Amino acid sequence: MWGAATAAYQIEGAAREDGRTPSIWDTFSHTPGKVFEGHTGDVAVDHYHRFREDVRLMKELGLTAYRFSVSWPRVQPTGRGPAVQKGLDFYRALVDELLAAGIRPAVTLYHWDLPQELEDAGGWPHRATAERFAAYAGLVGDALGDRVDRWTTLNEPWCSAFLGYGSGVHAPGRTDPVAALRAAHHLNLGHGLAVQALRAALPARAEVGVSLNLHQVRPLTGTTEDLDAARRIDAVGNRIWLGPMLEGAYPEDLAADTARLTDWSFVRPADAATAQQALDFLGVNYYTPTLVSAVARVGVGSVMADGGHGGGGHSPWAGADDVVFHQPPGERTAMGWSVDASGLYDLLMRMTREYPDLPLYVTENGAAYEDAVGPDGSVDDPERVAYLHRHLEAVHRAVESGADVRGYFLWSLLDNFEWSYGYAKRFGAVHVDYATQTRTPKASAHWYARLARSGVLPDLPGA
Ligand code: IFM
Repeated sequence: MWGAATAAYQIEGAAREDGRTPSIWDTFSHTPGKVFEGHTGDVAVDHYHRFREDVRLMKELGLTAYRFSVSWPRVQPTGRGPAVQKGLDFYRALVDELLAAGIRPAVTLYHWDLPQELEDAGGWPHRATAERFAAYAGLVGDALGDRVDRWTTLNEPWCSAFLGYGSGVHAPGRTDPVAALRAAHHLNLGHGLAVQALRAALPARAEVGVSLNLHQVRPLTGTTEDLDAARRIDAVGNRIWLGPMLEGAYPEDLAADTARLTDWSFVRPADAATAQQALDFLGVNYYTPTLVSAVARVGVGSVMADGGHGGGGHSPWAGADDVVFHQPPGERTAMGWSVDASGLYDLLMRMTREYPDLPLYVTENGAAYEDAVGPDGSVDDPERVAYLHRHLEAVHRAVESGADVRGYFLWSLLDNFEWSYGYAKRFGAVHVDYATQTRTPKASAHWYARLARSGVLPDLPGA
């Protein structure tokens, strides 16, 4: 499956149309100082009105699958009660257009845009939000289940919990490590409840999974202290999701690492069993590895503030906020993230070893670069082509080594609203001129189209 991925708030725009109400990202982006130069998703790339053009573009690019997220406040504005038909109609029309173009839709239910009303009632740190999420999942499952076969509950819950409630660089912008841990638990619970609701609403052929931004954590040295720093980040970055969702329990070391913050009494006895639902696949989102040490050391790559997640001054790493994050020397993207495809290979192989029966999808992978339209109107992005080439080679190697990878979704189809960076970072295979909304496929899009059509990795230009 050769796909591309997007998310509702990053592309749709139409923020106040057809009954949609504000999400936490509307509130956050409209709060001065939260997003680069005050950018918001009010208009974004106007996909809400231009989705037919965008699907035509996907077809021209040979995509066989498209992963998008549903905006909760567009479908269920208050986060409670019945669905708004106009909101559902938009997604029905999008799915119909995709199917007519021979592109398989993959739906993500939650890509960070919690209805503001639910945040006002306590947000993810509050247990009822998990129950609300399951009810919303059922509504969307009922509406689209006849035509969508692939579903993910949450996208990157680590970001929702720890950037949203810990470091505060994402909406809703809270900076409370205990709230972040509570949010993480209710996201796990919400995932389990949503899987149950989806199973009740969907035909048996539907596949249900979750997309995690797993951290490929590497210790800077082999010292006991650095190995322990890597273990702690693995616990609060990865196993905090993998444990409950796939094994039915939180890792014991996580409880010990966070004991000075909380006794985890917000976890009820039956929650672990609820969070652990049989899944049809695990979605892996990967961009860059994570290099850590126990203490700062001079001369081994620069130290990154806040674990490379934003510069907000607060750590997102509840219980592990003393760990030092390093920028490895070498090539970086416009996000400052180091380019290292071996991290994707290692991650896919780890998941294969630990969960051998669980099929995998790469549900996000890609890079931001400073792309510009050339005098002839084309956009040449050789760094992105090289990035994708190396990462797809890594996926291929993993498949050859036994990983059951069923599909790859490039992030992202279009340049879009990159959260707290606003429109300053371009991840798209298709360039968007934000003043005119003109779409121009970049060289990487043409390169990816050749791959999607042939199934063969094209040579790198100039190689
Ligand atoms: O743009 C984001 C996306 O919303 C979630 N995963 C990472 C991408 C790049 O930062």
